[in-house]
Amino acid sequence: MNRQRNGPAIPPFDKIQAESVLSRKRKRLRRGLCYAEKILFLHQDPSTGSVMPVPGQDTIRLRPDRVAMQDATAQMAMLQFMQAGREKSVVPATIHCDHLLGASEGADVDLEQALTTNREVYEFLSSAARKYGIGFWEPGSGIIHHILFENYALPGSLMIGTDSHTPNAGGLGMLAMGVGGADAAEVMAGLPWEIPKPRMVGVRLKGRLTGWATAKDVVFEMLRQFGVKGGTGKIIEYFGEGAETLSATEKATITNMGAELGATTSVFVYDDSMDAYLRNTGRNADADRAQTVRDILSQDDTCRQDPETVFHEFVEIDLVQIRPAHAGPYSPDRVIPVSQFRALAAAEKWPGRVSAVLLGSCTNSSYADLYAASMVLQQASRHGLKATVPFMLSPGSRQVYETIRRDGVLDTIVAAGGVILSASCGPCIGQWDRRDIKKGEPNVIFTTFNRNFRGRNDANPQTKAFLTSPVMAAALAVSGETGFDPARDTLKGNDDVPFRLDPPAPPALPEKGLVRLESGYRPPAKNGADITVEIDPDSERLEFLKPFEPWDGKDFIHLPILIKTRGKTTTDHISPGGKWLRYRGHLTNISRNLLEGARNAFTGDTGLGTDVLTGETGVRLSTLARRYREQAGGFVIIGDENYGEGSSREHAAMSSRFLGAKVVAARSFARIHEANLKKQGILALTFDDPGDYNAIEMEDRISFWDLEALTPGRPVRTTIRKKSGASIELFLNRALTEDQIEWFRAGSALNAFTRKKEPK
Ligand code: MIC
Ligand code: SF4
Repeated sequence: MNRQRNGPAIPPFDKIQAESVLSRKRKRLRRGLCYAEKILFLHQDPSTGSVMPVPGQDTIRLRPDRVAMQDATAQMAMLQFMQAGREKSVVPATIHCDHLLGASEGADVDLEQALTTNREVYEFLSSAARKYGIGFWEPGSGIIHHILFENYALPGSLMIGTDSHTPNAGGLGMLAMGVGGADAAEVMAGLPWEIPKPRMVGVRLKGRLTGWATAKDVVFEMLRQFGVKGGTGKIIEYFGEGAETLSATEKATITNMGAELGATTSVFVYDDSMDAYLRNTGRNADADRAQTVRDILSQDDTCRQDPETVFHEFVEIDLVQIRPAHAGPYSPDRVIPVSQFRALAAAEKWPGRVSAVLLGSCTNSSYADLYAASMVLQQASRHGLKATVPFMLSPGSRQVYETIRRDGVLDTIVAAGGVILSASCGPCIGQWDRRDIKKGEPNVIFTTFNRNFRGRNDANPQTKAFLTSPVMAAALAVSGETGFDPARDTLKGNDDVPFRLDPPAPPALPEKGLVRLESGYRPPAKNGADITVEIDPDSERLEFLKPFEPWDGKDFIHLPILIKTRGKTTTDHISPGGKWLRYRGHLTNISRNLLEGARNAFTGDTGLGTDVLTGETGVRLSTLARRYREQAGGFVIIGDENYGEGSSREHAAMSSRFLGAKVVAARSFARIHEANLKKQGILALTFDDPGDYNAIEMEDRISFWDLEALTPGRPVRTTIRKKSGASIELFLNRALTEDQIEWFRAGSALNAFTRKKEPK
């Protein structure tokens, strides 16, 4: 048993019992079960009830085996957990310090600096972890998803994490979902976790990847087919003989970016590649346990023979047909085959030179990824070439870093001009202190990350970020030309001889195994009762939470509209990262960024609105929100499609609530943000007819009636009062459960929970 653990190293079910649960379900459904469905059934809380829940309509309650949190979201999660008044987390949980680390000078200096600038937050998190029975991973130890993959991900088990890319663990056959901090706090406090029952999508992979195509291109193909909201409310299950040709870490790249599809989660069916990964990583006990329940960790035969009877949607992808691609700019589903990039870039007038290449992140920094990139660089170096553009690596974990160092991969990257950053999120979450390009200067970067929203990496809205694979990133770093296609174009060596790069074939796993480190982890205290968690009352970074006011029992009448957002409104637009990351534990301060990046459909501005009470234009939305809270009793936010896409950060919902949002009405929502809004006591409604969105004008006032009679499944009667005095009646849909109605009444889910605990 290694000591870097907090929690049991066993699949969380008893074989005999599991078989009996599953055979009951098969009888009931009169069909075979898919893999993800089995894991869900094995983790269902009895309070889900005995009636079979209908996907997309009913909710299910689950008992996760593990909770994971990263530093930027853990602060709110822990503040809420503390408000819940429990002594200790009832499930194994860990906190990972990765998001708050900057990327400026390179690993050592950046780490040193982070320890100083973030001292207060790290101390808060580490003491809270020690006190409440939670494992703590220090800054520099690695990115949450990598550490989870190396140490905790287990085939057949269920995890929630306060980060949207938690599904990365699906590469090891674990069902892992991203959630807001309130969900994490509740599960740690002993409550079941509730989600709408997902629909199942089966993706059968056949064939094998060839040439320059990689796992990244497989998920690009999914994004091309489904788009950024095509996965909403669905679990994507990958299987088939093609799946078996992919290593566990390649699988993880695909499940990681299921978040970009909006999927509840993505998972691969357990297979030998997972066994091999676990053993190579020194986790033989986990591998052995998984083997003992191998027949449970499989799909029933029907999934392969007659997939349409099991899956709500079924897709087949032939890996042989997959071609390398880039995705971007500004959206991960804008997929462009590498072979067409040059022509498109010319037509779009994108700059022809690459301005930077960023390698690594939670999506693509496995041993094989970095090895493959180094093989490309090595070929170039044989011809006397290095990277011709700034080129940086964010390794996924300290362990992977030490492994590539041991095996000479790091030397190749450094010799090619690579700057090694700390094992953290760095430039991926906007912690990139970029000095070579001025704000507003158009430029093109290529990253192996998973997100490319406007302004995300360097806070420059004119930076066009394209997502790509590690091998393409390496090839582009050498060539420096955005349209470079290594399959067709040649490079000229120092000897003036033209040559072509060959697609690399790296080993799937390190031959000598992954280096295991014992440092970087702090276990919780045996007895946390004596530990106090302090917050300086003058802190600008941390603030104890005050419960939100319960609903006053009155309808919402004549509310002004803070903003009607147009187009993509991700959580990066609602609550930006970058410089704001420092306020993630301080609700008052972080609220100042509310909707700073959102496009206002009424005015065309970004982050600004018109005060309809005074007529003043160009008012910062957080200021305007405060005014409406004081003078109009709150406000409504109107959202476009897939409102709240992206991150799990609940600050996007909490700030809205804190500044007075009563209702967020959108054409549609992204799952995690919708859940976060409801948890914080906001009514999240969708337009019955998405065209109604068009009818809403800046000076309209909106009223919501009969709130006393809120009932699951019944639409909310809404009237829109025009400036002219005319009135329109609409019915807004609301997928609310009884519990969620209770959260609304109590003012938040946490209020409802603490209220229940108080003696009558
Ligand atoms: C992201 O990739 O957007 C983040 C930063 O990891 C977020 C979490 C956060 O905002 O802290 C996520 O994906 O949930
Ligand atoms: Fe960190 Fe980027 Fe991964 Fe989010 S997507 S966890 S910011 S590396």
